[in-house]
Amino acid sequence: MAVIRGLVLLFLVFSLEYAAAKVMCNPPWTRGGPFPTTHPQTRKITTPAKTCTFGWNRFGAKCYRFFPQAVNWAIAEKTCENNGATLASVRSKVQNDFLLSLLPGSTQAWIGGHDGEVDGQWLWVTGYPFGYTNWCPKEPNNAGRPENCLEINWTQNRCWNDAPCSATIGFICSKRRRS
Ligand SMILES: [Ca+2]
Ligand SMILES: [Ca+2]
Repeated sequence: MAVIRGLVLLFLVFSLEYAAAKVMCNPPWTRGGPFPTTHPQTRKITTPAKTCTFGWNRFGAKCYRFFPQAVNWAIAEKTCENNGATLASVRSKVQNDFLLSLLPGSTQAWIGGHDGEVDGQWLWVTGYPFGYTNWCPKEPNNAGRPENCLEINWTQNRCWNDAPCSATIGFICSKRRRS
């Protein structure tokens, strides 16, 4: 009896495997079904209604937050990373204006620009080179010593300045919106 039960079980397993193999060898579009625009296994699932966590401000696909504690640029970036973020990058005037709106009054803040690798070649922490810029007149100028980090809201013009990375000011982090 046990032998027969074993044989039946074996037959069932083989039948199921054969059926599975048949489906894999003959996807729907080869049997007259619609041809998928993306492979079923790589199709992305879009999740609407992404929001920012409390204390973060939405702009485009990201969330931004001003941290008022005065720290040097490296600690600012590290603090952002500890919050699942990076120092903010800027790609347009609208975005620059948005970042300025997060700052109280004339407070300066670090964002994610630096020319620490090659002087004069400004990069974002994401690795992208600068496109849009809002430098103050005669900046960046390495004034009297290396100035390799980017601060915003400099002077009454609220423009950009290269400052020594060891200076201690607040900073703005950005991170992707969560689902
Ligand atoms: Ca520099
Ligand atoms: Ca400067």
